[in-house]
Amino acid sequence: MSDLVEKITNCIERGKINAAAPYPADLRGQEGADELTAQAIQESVGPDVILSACNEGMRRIGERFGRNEVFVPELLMAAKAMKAVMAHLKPFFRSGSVKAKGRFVLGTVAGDLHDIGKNLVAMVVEGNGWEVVDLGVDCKPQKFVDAVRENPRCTVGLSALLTTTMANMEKTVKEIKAQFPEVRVIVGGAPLSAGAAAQIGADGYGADPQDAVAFLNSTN
Ligand code: B1M
Repeated sequence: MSDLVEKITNCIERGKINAAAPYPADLRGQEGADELTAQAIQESVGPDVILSACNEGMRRIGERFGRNEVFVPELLMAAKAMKAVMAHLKPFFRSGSVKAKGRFVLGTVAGDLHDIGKNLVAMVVEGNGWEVVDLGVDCKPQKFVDAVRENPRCTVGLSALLTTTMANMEKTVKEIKAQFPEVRVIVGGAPLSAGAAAQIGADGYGADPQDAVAFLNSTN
């Protein structure tokens, strides 16, 4: 089993989507993230274990990117491989026909195109009985404000992966709070911390999707 999990990590790091994918050339014809995840699920490997394997792959490729050993195209292939895995994991996070507990407006802030973490948060929050209004990536403050207006009594979640877009996150929190002081906002993403979240005026900080669920459950 650990061999299978390591292979999934490797597929994420190398951006190997599936057996049909021609990239990377040295893995041509071999099984990719898609087939290996299907196999792992069949062998009862838990979704959390599979997710951790993916995060490790992302960590490794991110480190190599930081050392200028790989570039944006390689990151993009890693992201595609991870999306192939997430398609398999989605059913595990779905809770079926439970009545929604409330609405969670979620998006990645302006200037930021990273959406894998946000999509994971969406899946887990949805799986815990909340209706998610996903605004996508590169969302300007006004987009959040409009969404709050259209979804009264919602809670808002902001994601950011770049240190440079944390400034936009702060603007977004301030804009939402200026118009809807009662709306609760949680922020998350790699460059954030509980301290940074408090500093930009957010009500909560999520290091992972479970924190977002705990925040939602505690405030409603
Ligand atoms: Co980019 N990128 N990237 N990238 N990328 C990072 C973030 C980076 C750390 C890589 C590095 O240098 N080592 C670096 C940021 C440095 C910094 O700001 N400190 C970086 C950079 C520099 C860039 C570009 C500027 C590169 C360039 O163009 N020269 C560029 C920026 C584009 C833009 O956004 N404007 C860029 C582009 C990209 C791609 C598009 C190629 C691709 C993203 C594809 C996509 O998302 N669809 C990409 C990728 C894949 C990465 C890495 C490798 C992986 C990110 C990821 O998906 N992680 C990343 C390196 C790394 O993280 N190690 C890197 C897995 C994901 C599950 O984790 O998103 O952290 P994460 O989400 C977690 C938690 O943070 C939390 O829960 C999730 C699950 O546990 N969480 C929340 C997230 N949001 C939350 C919200 C919550 C609660 C919890 O409540 C609301």
